Amino acid sequence: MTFTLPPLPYAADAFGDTLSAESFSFHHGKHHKAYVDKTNELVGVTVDLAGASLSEVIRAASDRGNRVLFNNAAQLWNHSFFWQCLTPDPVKPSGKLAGLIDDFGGQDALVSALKQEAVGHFASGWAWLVLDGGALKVTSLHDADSPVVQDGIKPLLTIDVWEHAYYIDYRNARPSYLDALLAKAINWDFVAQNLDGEGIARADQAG
Ligand code: MN3
Repeated sequence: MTFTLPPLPYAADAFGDTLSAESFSFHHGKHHKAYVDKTNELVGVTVDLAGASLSEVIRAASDRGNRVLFNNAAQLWNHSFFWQCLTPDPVKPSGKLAGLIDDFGGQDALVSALKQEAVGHFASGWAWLVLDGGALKVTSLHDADSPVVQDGIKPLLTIDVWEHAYYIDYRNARPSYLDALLAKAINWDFVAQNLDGEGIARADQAG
């Protein structure tokens, strides 16, 4: 078995100017695909990881200090999770998620905290909304680092802040990219699903 590039859960032109089809063609079709191909190549020469799931490969690479395999496999997972965090037809949070957002300080406070974390993250990485001890927490992780190897936090939402995520549509303007995504493209239904603590499985793949 080899890992595959998960298809986008929407048409590549579904977001209009917010995220262009050209942007998806590079970000999904080239960047994400390169992480898939490189992970397969590296797992192919690591005999005892044959048949391991993607999350198992990520954890094993982290444990062994195999940075090249970790970076590629974690980026495969991070992007597979990220696409599901976006939707061209966002609906407002409701139910249990709305209650947790109220506890956080409200929707405006949450969006503001996510933007601040994402804009303030130095260089490449990912902004995250996670469940930590039953409460919402905004954080960020550097480069390919992933909640798959972070004990105690459950991934709910991520936003890619690597420059390749926004340079085609927003050039260097990371704050404009954040404003657009947070206002027009967050899949709060997916965030709500991940409150079950099973978010890692939603971007995993069998080996
Ligand atoms: Mn990316």
